[in-house]
Amino acid sequence: MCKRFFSAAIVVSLLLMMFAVVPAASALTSGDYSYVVKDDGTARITDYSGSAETLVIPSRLGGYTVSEIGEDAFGFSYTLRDVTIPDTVRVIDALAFEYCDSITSVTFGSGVEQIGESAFWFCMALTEITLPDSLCEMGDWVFSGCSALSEIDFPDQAVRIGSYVFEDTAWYLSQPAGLIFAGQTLYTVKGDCPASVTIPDGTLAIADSAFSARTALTSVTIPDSVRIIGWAAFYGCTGLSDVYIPDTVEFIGELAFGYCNTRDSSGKVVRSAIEGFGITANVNTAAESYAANSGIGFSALNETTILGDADNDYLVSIDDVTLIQRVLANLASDPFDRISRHGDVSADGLDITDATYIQQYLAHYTVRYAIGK
Ligand SMILES: [Ca+2]
Ligand SMILES: [Ca+2]
Repeated sequence: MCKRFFSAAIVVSLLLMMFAVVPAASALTSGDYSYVVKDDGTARITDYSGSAETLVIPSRLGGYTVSEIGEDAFGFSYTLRDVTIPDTVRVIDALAFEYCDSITSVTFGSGVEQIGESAFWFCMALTEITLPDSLCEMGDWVFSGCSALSEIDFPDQAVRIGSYVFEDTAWYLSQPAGLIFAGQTLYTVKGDCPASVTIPDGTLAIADSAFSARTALTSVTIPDSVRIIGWAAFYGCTGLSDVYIPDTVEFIGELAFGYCNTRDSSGKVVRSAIEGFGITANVNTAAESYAANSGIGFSALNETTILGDADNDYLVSIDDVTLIQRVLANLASDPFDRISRHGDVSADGLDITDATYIQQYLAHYTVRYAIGK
């Protein structure tokens, strides 16, 4: 269920660009609530004007299912003490409950998947929280400044966690030095970072900027339980020259590896690739895509030597023909020209005749190229 968010982010931003000129739906009201009806026919609460101490947020408003708590919707609601979020809510947007400094208890519904940036920041009376098992993603700073927050119950699944989510919480301050875990997500390193870090098996995610600017780090072992590596997770780790990334990793955030801040000739801070840094991994993985898209070095562990095996499954089949057609139509990427190299059976550049030669080979025609060898 969570996987959708990690890949959907790009689609969402494309949609936002496409619809950027469409005016926002006008707000409706129901009791103390203002809301808008989203394109999917559900409601986003945009404002709350009441002064309840105990509040059970409704699951329906004006006949619409409430699926989202909008940006800053309950911010600065000083009377709120106990809040219950209904099971229908999937998304809690940025700043939704900021500076609700009387809130002592928040009960999340069983459907909450995303909590946006700074959603609960400076809820200074909040002491404990149980994050729902439905949770996939938390933005930056979500609970930062919640100084009384000492007990956090985390979900048992891979959660993408932003930067500084638990900054200045009692929970974080009470953690011993070393690797700090938020459930199965490696959140950060507290205190000095060792030169060599072995992330324990069972870790499912590495948070955004978890090891950012840890220049002492020269070696990191990522176990094959990890699925998510967050934005800038190893940004500025100039001591790292090579990282092995297992196949289980299905999402790598931008700038996770291979980049650092440097100064240009005028002294201005600029972002640069770390010279000599490379990733080692299998092909057809998130790691290969990350390296190709980021322009950093890549050592393939399992690259095929079979001519015509464009999809690298050690077999020449109709799937290779389809993949070559997709690459030629710009419907599939060709990281490091790998597909071109193995698909170009006639050794004169990849074109549609290569697909034809492979089809002839599959139909047992005599082909002059060494396809399948
Ligand atoms: Ca193949
Ligand atoms: Ca060719």
